[in-house]
Amino acid sequence: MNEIVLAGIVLALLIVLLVARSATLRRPTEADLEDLEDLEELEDDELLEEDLDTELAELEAELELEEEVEEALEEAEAEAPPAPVEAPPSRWARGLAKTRGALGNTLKALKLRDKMDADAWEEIEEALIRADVGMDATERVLEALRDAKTSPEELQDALRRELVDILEVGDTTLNTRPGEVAVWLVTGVNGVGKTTSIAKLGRRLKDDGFSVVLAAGDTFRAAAIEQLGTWATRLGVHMVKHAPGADPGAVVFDAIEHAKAKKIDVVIVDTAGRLQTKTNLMEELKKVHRIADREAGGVSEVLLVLDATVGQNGLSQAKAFQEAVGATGVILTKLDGTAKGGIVIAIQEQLGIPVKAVGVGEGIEDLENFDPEAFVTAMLE
Ligand SMILES: Nc1nc2c(ncn2[C@@H]2O[C@H](COP(=O)(O)OP(=O)(O)OP(=O)(O)O)[C@@H](O)[C@H]2O)c(=O)[nH]1
Ligand SMILES: [Mg+2]
Repeated sequence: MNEIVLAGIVLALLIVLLVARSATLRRPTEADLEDLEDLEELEDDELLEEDLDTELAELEAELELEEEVEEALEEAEAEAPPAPVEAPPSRWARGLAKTRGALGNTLKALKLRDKMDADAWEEIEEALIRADVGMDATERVLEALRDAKTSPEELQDALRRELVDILEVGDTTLNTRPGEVAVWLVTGVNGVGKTTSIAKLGRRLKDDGFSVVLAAGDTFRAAAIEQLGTWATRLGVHMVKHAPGADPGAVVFDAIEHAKAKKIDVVIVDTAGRLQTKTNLMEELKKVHRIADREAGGVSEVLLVLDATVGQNGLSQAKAFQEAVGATGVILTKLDGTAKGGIVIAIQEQLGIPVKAVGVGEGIEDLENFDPEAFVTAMLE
């Protein structure tokens, strides 16, 4: 009996267990399904969020990398030397553009020939004379080239060497006197560019650390004194002047006294390019020179200003000045406006006066110290 009761209890327990299990495995209700969907959505959202997070992290890393690259590039740029820019043509090249046009083209055409025959020599001779190199210098140079049996190929280089040889004999230094007043007399006929050149020289001296005073020695015209005065103001230097018509010698005397008192290095004297017909220009210049010589203990430079556009006629002017007051050097102006730059060679060759500086424009910076090598190269190439 007991066994039957026990079996009944076990059976009842089994039934209870089965019922309980079936209760847990019941079919999901709609609410359950919704819950499940919510759960899935939540999981999806979480997954999406995770994806977004990694994407964001990747983007941030990329951005950081880009910033680093940019920074590195900027640093490299700052350290690297500036990109090479094509050098602008030198002042020589610009100043001699017209001369080069005439001579350079002839040389280029001759280079294509097989040999230098009589025609070829004649062509180069004409071109040199057209460029105002002058008969004497042209003959001398061509004789040397002919003797050396120069070929069309070698012509340009050989010509350059010959011309530089002529020009290199002159001393192109503009002399100052350490501890003493140096006087520079600037002479030349009217309109050649004396006053403008004085301004350019003043500027050059100031840039080089010298003190300067200008002397308005062209007392013939009131406008000349004013013009020099305008430059003096622009340069920030003192100008010594007297009334128009006054004795230029007295102006120079005062300017030298002023320079001595103020310990000024250089007095640059403007002079007249023409005078009343009764007064002799050369006599006047001699007088100014004498006074300067006496008061300053020597004239450091007598600079003859020649206008390159005047060409060979300038040479006869130069001779007259040379005889009156001597000339330690020539300032050749307006080289920018002429195809006759060869005049530099004629001046050196015929007068034995070195060209010390060259004007290549109207601006205050447009003055070049004369450099034979640069000059001849710019003239031929
Ligand atoms: N293109 C060019 N013009 C120049 C140069 N030098 C001077 N000039 C010009 O030439 C003209 C005459 O110059 P000035 O300096 O007044 O000449 P100046 O010899 O003092 O003349 P006067 O006082 O009348 O005897 C001006 O218009 C200048 O600007 C130069 O190198 N190139
Ligand atoms: Mg003048």
